[in-house]
Amino acid sequence: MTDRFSFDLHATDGKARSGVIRTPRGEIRTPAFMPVGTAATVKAMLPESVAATGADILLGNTYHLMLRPTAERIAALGGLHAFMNWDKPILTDSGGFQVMSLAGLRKLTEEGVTFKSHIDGSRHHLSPERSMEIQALLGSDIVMCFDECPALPADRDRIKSSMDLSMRWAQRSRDAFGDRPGHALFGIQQGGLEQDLREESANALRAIEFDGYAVGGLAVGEGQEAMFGVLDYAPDQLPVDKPRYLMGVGKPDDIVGAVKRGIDMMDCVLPSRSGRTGQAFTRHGVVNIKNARHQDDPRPLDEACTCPACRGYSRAYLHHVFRANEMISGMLLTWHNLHYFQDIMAGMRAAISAGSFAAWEAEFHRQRAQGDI
Ligand code: PRF
Ligand code: ZN
Repeated sequence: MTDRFSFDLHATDGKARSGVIRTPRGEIRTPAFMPVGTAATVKAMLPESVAATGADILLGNTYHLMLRPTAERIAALGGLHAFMNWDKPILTDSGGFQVMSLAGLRKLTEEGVTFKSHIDGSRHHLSPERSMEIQALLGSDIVMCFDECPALPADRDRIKSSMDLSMRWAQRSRDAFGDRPGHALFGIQQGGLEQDLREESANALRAIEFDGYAVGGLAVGEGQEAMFGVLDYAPDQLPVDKPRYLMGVGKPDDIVGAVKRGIDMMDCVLPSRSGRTGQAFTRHGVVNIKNARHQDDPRPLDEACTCPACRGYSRAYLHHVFRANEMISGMLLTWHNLHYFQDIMAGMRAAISAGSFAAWEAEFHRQRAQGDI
């Protein structure tokens, strides 16, 4: 165990990288997928079950936790790790992105953003300084800068002025974060789909110096082709010796394409959220368990999967409990989905180390093209 935050690259294969992030709360094997635990829980999962899927780190949210139960309450109860009974690393998002997508009535100024809670309409304020304070109260291991993520499509002037604001906020985040050994602060690159603005943003962040760098502002409606277009150059604009985190991505094929282009970390609600709506991700693509074709099927969701849902239950059972609205439905499908996402990450890490990423990727796409039979 270490008392510092560090990142070591172990292997590269093309642009794909594998390595390990060390924190006082444990190691994060990269490429890493972070399950989302927005409200101090990965919905439908016990923390030990999340760990059993292979997750080394969770994502938590400043926005949700500041509103309910409040950061001060969590701090008084010993911090987020103790509060939710998860002792491995936690990365927290800074709140700005969630304010823009969830909060009512917002007012954005140079200073920060004032908004109405989506829960009870009460008024709140976030700024770089307040976001750093909240993330410190939570005890987050990896703190994200406070930024603004414009919705796409947006014109270039809007993208440019938003990116400039985010870079001023990045400096204020750095100043407010201070010196906290063992805790990391990540900058967030913005700049939409414009290569020169992405470059400007990367240079501004590199000058400030962060422990890791996120690619923000993607997966906001631009489509996979446009996202990969940016990922063809954006990771190369960031320091080679620091972790690179693609925020809010994605579907399995997005994740594989991002790792291929040099991304080390990702998070997404997809595996947990779709588990609760009856969608399972498998090697052969998406399976909709509510579909009547499963009602007499004695086979597991995925013959090759070693998760509890696939070892102990048939498709017919999973179909039945979904239709009957039983809680175990969301529990089993979420477990399977998280396990599958972690299987993909483990497969990529092994392939990168072995120098066989291209072959691994070809097999990944071949199995998906086969479809669910
Ligand atoms: N900024 C922050 N959080 C985010 C994003 C961002 O750009 C995204 C974009 N996909 C997801 N979450 N702070
Ligand atoms: Zn499974």
